[in-house]
Amino acid sequence: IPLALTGIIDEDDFSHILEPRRHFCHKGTWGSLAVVGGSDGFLGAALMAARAGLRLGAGRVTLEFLAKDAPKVIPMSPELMIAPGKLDLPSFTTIVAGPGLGGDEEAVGRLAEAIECKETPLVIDAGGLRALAEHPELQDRLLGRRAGTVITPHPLEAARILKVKVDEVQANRIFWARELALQTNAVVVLKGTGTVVALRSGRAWVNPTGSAALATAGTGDVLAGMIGAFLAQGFDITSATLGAVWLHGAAAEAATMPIPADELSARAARALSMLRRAKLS
Ligand code: NPW
Ligand code: AMP
Ligand code: MG
Repeated sequence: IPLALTGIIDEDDFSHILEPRRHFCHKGTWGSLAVVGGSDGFLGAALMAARAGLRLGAGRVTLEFLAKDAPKVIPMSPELMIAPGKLDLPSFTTIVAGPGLGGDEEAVGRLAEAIECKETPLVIDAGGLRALAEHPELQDRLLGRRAGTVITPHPLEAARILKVKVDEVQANRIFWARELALQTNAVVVLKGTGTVVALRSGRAWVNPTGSAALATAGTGDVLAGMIGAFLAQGFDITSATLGAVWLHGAAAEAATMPIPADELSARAARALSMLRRAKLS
């Protein structure tokens, strides 16, 4: 693969996202995001992804929890809608599937249904990635999707899908991110220090932002919600992914202590707001 196909993520790579919001708009302008996940014990993961979705600008966000006794409203986030049952997934602008998603039959079936929404951009993270690794037939179904897919594995999740050891992935991160993009027909975000984004075409970027402050529970769930927010707003899949990865890291840059993951999306939204204002002046 020619070296020229590999770069460092730069603000110019997601300049559309840095444009200020247009004046004539309403919540419907900015899309509707469905977050599917939150099995028993892991509701927080789906909640953090959904809150990140709202904070980074999706017009409406609805949570579909897989947990049996899920709350009907979340007092800390009254803006969020909670599905009383299964969502009509094709009616959403974007789907994020996987944060806190368990490995039981129902959860895997729900991921399969999300993948079948072929016209709807889809982000697959966490439990969704485990399902892809354990059910390779779901990977084949990704090949038939017409709207884009983004997958966001950490090194272990990537290794499980690729069926190689995690050390191998870490020793050649750009190579394996490209392999995954070919295997899944998805935009791949291989997370960890120096997150790699790879496209099926072979183009790849390394993210220069981020710090050890991100090494704490839930930061990956927040990233999935951020990518979902940008896709829901209609940004192209490459800008949406590169912008979310860069801002997620930028929000953690100056920290010397871990940042509680839910706070990260608020910081990322502030960073984006500042960049948009700088463009105005
Ligand atoms: P180790 O420890 O080094 O051997 P899993 P998960 C490895 C939900 N969550 N470089 C590392 O292995 C998620 O959404 C819910 C190298 C680590 O122990 C999922 O649905 C929360 N290795 C579910 O939990 C908050 C790396 O992977 C192992 C690596 C399980 O997700 C937390 C963990 O991988 C969580 O997000 C790196 N950079 N990064 C909530 N509040 O509800 C990771 N590893 O077994 O897939 O478990 O990632 O915790
Ligand atoms: P997850 O393991 O799914 O919760 O995702 C963790 C998130 O934090 C990913 O976006 C990683 O890239 C990021 N992250 C974790 N540790 C570090 C680190 N030491 N430096 C930079 N980013 C990190
Ligand atoms: Mg994760």
